[in-house]
Amino acid sequence: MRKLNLLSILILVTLSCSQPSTTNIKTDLSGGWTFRQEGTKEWFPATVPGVVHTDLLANELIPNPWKGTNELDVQWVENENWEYQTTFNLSTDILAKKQHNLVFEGLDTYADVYLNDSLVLEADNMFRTWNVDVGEILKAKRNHLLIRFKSPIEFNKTRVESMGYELPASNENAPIKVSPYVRKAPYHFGWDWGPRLVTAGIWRSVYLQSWDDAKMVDVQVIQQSLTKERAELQIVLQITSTSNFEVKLSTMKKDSIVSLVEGMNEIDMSIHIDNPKRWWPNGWGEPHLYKIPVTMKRDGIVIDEREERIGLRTVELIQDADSIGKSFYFKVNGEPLFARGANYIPQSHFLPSVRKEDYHTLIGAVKEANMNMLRVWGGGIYENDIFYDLCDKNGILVWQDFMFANTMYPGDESFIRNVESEVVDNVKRLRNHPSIIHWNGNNEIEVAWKNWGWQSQFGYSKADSSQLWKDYLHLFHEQLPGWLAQLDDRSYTTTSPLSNWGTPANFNFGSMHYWGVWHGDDEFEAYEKNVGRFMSEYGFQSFPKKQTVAYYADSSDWDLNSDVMKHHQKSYVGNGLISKQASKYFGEPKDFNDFLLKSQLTQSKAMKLAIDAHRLKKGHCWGSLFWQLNDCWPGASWSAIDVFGNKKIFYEELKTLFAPVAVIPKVVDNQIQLTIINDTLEEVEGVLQLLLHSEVGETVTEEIDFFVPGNDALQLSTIRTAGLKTIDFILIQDGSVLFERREELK
Ligand code: BMA
Repeated sequence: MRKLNLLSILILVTLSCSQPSTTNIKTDLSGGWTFRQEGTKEWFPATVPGVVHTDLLANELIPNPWKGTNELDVQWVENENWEYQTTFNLSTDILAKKQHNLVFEGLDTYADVYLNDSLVLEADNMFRTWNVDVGEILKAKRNHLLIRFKSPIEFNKTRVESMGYELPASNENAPIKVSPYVRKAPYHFGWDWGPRLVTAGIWRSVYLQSWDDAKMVDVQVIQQSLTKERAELQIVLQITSTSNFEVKLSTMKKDSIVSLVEGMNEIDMSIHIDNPKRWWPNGWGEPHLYKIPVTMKRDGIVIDEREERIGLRTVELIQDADSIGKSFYFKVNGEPLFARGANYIPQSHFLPSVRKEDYHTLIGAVKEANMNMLRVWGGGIYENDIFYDLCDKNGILVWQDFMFANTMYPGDESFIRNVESEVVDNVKRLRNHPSIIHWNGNNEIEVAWKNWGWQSQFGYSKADSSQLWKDYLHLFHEQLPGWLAQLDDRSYTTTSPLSNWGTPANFNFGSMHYWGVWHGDDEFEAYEKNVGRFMSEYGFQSFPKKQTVAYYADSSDWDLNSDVMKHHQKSYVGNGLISKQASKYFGEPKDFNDFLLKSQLTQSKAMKLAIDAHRLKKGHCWGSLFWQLNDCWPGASWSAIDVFGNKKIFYEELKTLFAPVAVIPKVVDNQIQLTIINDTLEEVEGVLQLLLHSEVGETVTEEIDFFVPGNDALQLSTIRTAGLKTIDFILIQDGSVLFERREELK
């Protein structure tokens, strides 16, 4: 039996070897890495993909930066250079290939790459994919790959010091602020919900790509038209070829014979899909995906193949002047969509530590909470493919920022060219995802420049001010939309928000970050008045649950005034505001645990008021994206889910608050106004059951018939609250419960 098995395996191997395979081969190079601090002798084992902090931690060379106040003790890491090395062998088969590219999907950030002692790459942008032709340098045995990561602080020091002024970057609490000059995740330099840990390392996959004749380097699927009967698609292929020859390209049962020429070739193919199924956002139907396989054959042998997954939908951003100002909403498949969702930040400070299952769990939780949109915020990263794949599959729309946040940026030519390459890399990588519906230039730079007093705070001269603003306009108003126009047809806005929350009239146009509650110390009721056309940020902080706090603070530090608890609160407004509002609404906490719990109840209370207010103004307002979905380390923050995946009380409420069909009660004096919001595209009809529980423990049931057309709202009669303690609202359609919500009255 054993012999037989071996025999059949041998036959299989021989058979497959006898086929002259010219398919391109990917050799994973993530194994065998070691690292050391430059200038020291000893090499230590390293994990790739990874970053220096997690390698140092795994080798017990630094304490855990997420615990206690250890973050402060590991700041030295950012000032050092780090070396990573590995060796690898190649089979004769691979070595015999005509072309070899060394590919880094991400290097963080200033990295000199040496292969067999030759400098093959000087990387300077964490967001780029690096592709280097190394055919001349490779050998069969003991190829030596060495990467020297240079400190971003040291690298930029001289330049920053010679500028004569400081760029704002108020997230950076450091003597020299380098972050605006470095194309690296801004939050790595500190934010008001995360530590400053300036990482370095091979943060995404590294591999060798070897091939003979030709390789597809990009496949873009453009939806040219979409009707009920037919979808017309154009497939644009970029193929690099080593010589002139003919290939057969096949996709969706359509073949074409194409003559490739040496170098880069661009080839167009047209296909169509009859009776296409559309891709629908969560709550509107199935997010149907089509697989578009593309195969390239030479003399009957497959030399390369790709498969794209696409979704057929139309999407538009509507910014029309109206009687009060200017709208801001998305139409998906022709219908105006109320965006229910959140702002997303990277799931860890140490990016490679985020596992596939973490993405699955988080996007699963987003769908479960009835969200239909996430904004990938501009102080983090362009996310990994898996993030967008999951959004595609789950009908979660993505508003994608470019990675610029809360500071002015340099405007010199080399900076601009670097950003251009980053934009091209990322837009090409992401543009086939149906989930992505919008590009946005940056986070808050325009409102900050116009309203936050940076000019006087940083003492800019008139000339400097005008240069900084000119540079801003050049990058976000001219260059970015210009590059995008060549790459993609989605909508683009320069910045979020487009309107500032200071003045009532500003709530009549554009996207809005409403921070009156929190940064402005407004009372929670202010959420009801301050509703803009599209709320792309608003939020209130809370603490994570006890087990997360226990991860970073010993029980002796369980006091808001302990150094550790203060250290894990990064907002300047601090713990005082949470304590103030928690005591106001839920009374003085009995002890530390009770405080943690009350902080979450308080956040939940605030967010409920905000979300209800936004939804009740549907038509004026078309989006409610709270700040912030998740965390990058354990600490106090605005998140709904902590860094370990623990859900806060606020998260548990979201499913009801964001329910596509919902009863929203609004208490005005001694009455409750009832509104049924229907965000679905179907009409809903049935009975609203009210269970009115009195203060003395009696329950009266009332029933109201309702009918709400698709994507509409219905105002019902008001209820008097006198003598009532609690009300249950239950929507029943065709005998089954569509929605339930309990309202506690004071
Ligand atoms: C907004 C965000 C973040 C910040 C949050 C809370 O400004 O864009 O910059 O973390 O508010 O202050």
